[in-house]
Parts: sequence; C-alpha cells; structure tokens
Amino acid sequence: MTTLRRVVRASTLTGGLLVLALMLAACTGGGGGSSGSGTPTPSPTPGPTLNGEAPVVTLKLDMRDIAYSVEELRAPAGSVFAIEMRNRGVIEHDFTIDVFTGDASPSALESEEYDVHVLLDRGESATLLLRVPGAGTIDFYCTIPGHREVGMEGVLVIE
Ligand SMILES: [Cu+2]
Repeated sequence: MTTLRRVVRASTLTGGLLVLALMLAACTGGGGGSSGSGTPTPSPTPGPTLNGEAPVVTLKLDMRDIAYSVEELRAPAGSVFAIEMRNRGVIEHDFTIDVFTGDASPSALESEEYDVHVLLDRGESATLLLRVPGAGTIDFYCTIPGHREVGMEGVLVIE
C-alpha cells in the first residue's frame, strides 16, 4: 500500500511540475502579452533618451586608422537622432563639431574648445544623441593632429 501511494504522489508531483513548466514557457514565449500593459514595442532594455525623447533614427559611425566609416550622415530636422560610434582602430579618435546649435548628450558638451566633442580610445564606443531644429549641413571631424588633413572628416546633413 505504501509503495502504491508513493507512486501516485510522485506522479502527481511531476504532473504539477510539467504544468508549471508549460505555464512558464507560455509566459516567457508570449512576450508578456497577457499582462495587459498594452505596449506594442518589444524593446527589452530602454535605450538612451535626450530630454526624455528617444531617437527616431540611429546612425552608425565607425572610426578607423585613419578614417570614418562614412563621410555623410543624414538625419531629420527637429527630431532626436542617435549616432552610434565605435573606435575600431588602435589609436584614439574623436567626433567633433566646432559650432553646433541644438541639443546634444550632456557628455558631448563638456569640452571648452568645441561645441560637441566625443573622444573614444581604442575599442571604445558611445552613443551620441543630437537634435537640430533646422535643416542644413554640419561639418564634423577628428581633432587628433593630422587626422582631418588625411580625410577624417564628414558632413551631417539635416533635412
Ligand atoms: Cu582620428
């Protein structure tokens, strides 16, 4: 009798665990759709914002020895946009705008010499958020001596 009871108890236990596992799988697999929050964006980690606004577009800019990966970046006027930068070279590079009118990530505004300045050591990356109110073109370049002279510069086209 005792052995039978033990078998029954064991089977109900495993059955309960199976149901629990299925419920967990349904919850995680469904993306929490039954929680009723009503947010359609499936972003697991909230990205950076500028004055509470998330970027409408994310541009990529790699730095190499000695060049930027692109010479032209295009972004919409009036909206926050992001520039994801990564230094893939072995020496340091920066992203600099001499005269800038708009909003920018606070960390890029700390330079006394330039309006916008993001310095990256080898292997470092950073996301710069900007908002420019009006259309136009803005020059950016690397201030490391000699780099702009060999072409480490580009233009940000706001349209
Ligand atoms: Cu450089």
